[in-house]
Amino acid sequence: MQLSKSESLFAEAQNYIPGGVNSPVRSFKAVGGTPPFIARGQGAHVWDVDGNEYIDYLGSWGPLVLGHSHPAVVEILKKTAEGGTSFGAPIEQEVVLAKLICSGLPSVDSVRLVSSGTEACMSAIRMARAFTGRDKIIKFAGCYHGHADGLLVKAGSGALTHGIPTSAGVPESYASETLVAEYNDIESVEKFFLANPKSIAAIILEPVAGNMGVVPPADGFLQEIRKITQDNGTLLIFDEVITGFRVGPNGAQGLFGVTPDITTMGKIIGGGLPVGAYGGRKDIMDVVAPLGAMYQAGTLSGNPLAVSAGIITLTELQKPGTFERLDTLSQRLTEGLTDAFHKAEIPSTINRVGSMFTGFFNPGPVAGLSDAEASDTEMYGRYFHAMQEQGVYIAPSQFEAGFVSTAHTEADIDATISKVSAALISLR
Ligand code: HOZ
Repeated sequence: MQLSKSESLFAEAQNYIPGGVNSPVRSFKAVGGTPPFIARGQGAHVWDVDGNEYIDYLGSWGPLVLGHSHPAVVEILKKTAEGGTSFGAPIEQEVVLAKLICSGLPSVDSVRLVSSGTEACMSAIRMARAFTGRDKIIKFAGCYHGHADGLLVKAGSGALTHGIPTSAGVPESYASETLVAEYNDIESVEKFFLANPKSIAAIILEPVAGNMGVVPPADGFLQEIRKITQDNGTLLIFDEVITGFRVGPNGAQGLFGVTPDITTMGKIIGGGLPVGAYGGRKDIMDVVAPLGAMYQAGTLSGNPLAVSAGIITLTELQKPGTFERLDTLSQRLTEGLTDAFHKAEIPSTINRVGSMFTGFFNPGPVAGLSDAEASDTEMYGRYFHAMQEQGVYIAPSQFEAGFVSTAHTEADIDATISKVSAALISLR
């Protein structure tokens, strides 16, 4: 049988790259089959190397809020590259991006740019420990904060998808500093404060969970977390790598009106290029070298290309009506999906916050990891393939978010809803 180009490439890739991919969830291990190798993207659409076209809701896992190859992003990248791609020295654009971040997220007085969300979260934890002089941290089951040792404990995203939420290779001594609470369950947090007085440096959480599928915070949950951290001299870290400049112009902290001490960022602030950042209250940020004794550095930190793409992306997002439009389009999509699942009589729950959403094969509600894990993942796999057949590109795992971009049109959304209805027929 003649192999498709993607199948040939995937076979060849496996000879040279572990599992043929540079990030596990891309391998399709959870849903089966061969990942299409993507050749190009334009607006809300991508094409694979075999010429198949898809309406894209992966959005490179979140950064592409403006869609693929946005003309202003492409233009600034060309112009920037002509002037040099890396200097390892301060550049003017870093200041511009830092100012945009600080004005968008008022809890951030100053910000350090790094190259990935993993680096941002790893550094934020180190900074919290340096500032408080304490070692323990609390994270939540199913939240994912990158792949640093100590954060890969009951982690979401690919780690959850592949059944290794607590990774091999993480020393027991590191993992023992990480206390794992249940999302949307304040009692599970209180218990740790009682058992570990004056020892907890920080709580880190995704203010809207996006790595066990989208799980919004329950009413008052973030406020309760804010209070318990304040009462105990513990720092609150919001991981806004996904939600920052996604769920609103001021991130999840603006949407829910809760002010963290530290925020981690990535994805959108790099406009589709590798980036991360951590920022917060000035007195906390002052512990970072060269001002203070907490060390963190990076050759490509503040890289001209990533920073320029980030500036353009954040500037485009400031245009009046942008977040309203993202919200309206996303609502149109999730209402259509809800309707289609209902008509097909398939138990489902669609969680959405702004332009991030997940459809769970689960009657719901889905308010935490145990609910998300109760979803029918075998059914999700079949749905995923039926959607691919229909020309719609979604995450190859139940435990991820889908994203709407400003490049999606009403016609894309309506076409997607029809394709979902067609896909669901094949599942019954
Ligand atoms: N951790 C990412 C999803 N939340 C996956 C990134 C990728 O595979 O590209």
